[in-house]
Amino acid sequence: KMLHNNCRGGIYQSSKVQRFQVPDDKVDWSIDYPEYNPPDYTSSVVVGKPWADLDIDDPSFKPKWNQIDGKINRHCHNGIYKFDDNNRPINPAGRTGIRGRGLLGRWGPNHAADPIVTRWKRDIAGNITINNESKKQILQFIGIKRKDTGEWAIPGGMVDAGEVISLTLKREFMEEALNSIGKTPEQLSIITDSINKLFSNGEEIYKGYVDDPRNTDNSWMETCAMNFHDDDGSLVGSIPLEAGDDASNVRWIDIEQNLNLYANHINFIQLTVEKKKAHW
Ligand code: RP5
Ligand code: MG
Ligand code: MG
Repeated sequence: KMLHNNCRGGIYQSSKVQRFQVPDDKVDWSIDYPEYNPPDYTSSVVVGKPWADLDIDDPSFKPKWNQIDGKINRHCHNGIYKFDDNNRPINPAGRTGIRGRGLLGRWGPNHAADPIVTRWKRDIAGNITINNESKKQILQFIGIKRKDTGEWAIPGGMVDAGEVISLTLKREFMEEALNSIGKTPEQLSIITDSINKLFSNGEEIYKGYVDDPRNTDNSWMETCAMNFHDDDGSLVGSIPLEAGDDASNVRWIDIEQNLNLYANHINFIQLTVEKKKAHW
């Protein structure tokens, strides 16, 4: 059974709202919990935004739950989600101690995409580096430092309405790891070929619920994580990293099991390591 950890207890991000503390054995909705009385919170950042839903009680809000609703994907990768007594979708990974949408735009699933761009770690001479203990090759991925929490993360982002995932993956990578928004079309045209080549050959790593700190009882993150591996390092070597948009920093990170990453991104990194049989 899929249960979460990062969206329980503490103060909700960018707010003064305290989550109702849910003990481990009460996270699952199927466990009776009559004392459960979480605050209802939707950030003012979300209200009225074109990328966000209307209020759940707004008479003109007529979502088609658990399916593709026009340009919005309201389908959950992990199965059919259910509803509470107020007809709000409920988080498939259990109680979070807060109702409403918090910082998330959509009721129910909020779909994102995570591009995991990797290469083998090499020494100055260009030889692939091996870890002394595991005797395995060391994988590196391009990580960004998130402006909101200050944590290192995969440079992922939300799927725009009507956007295909393959475009989200490339767009978010370019915005956060290459600062495409701050570049001229001329500057961008130089890297377009390598980027297109790199993103033409991806491997699916994970699809489903994300243990994201912004999740609430009624809104949650889901992602599609894809690995884009540059085996001989020739493509990514020519791409100049520059943090942009929601990122304050960007760098190649040596992968190992003790990395501290945002949400449960370490799980997606581990799955990539297993596929590549790299050092962990
Ligand atoms: C995480 O939030 C996803 O895995 C993705 O990395 C990210 C998307 O949200 P923003 O980066 O747009 O805030 O749940
Ligand atoms: Mg972004
Ligand atoms: Mg992002």
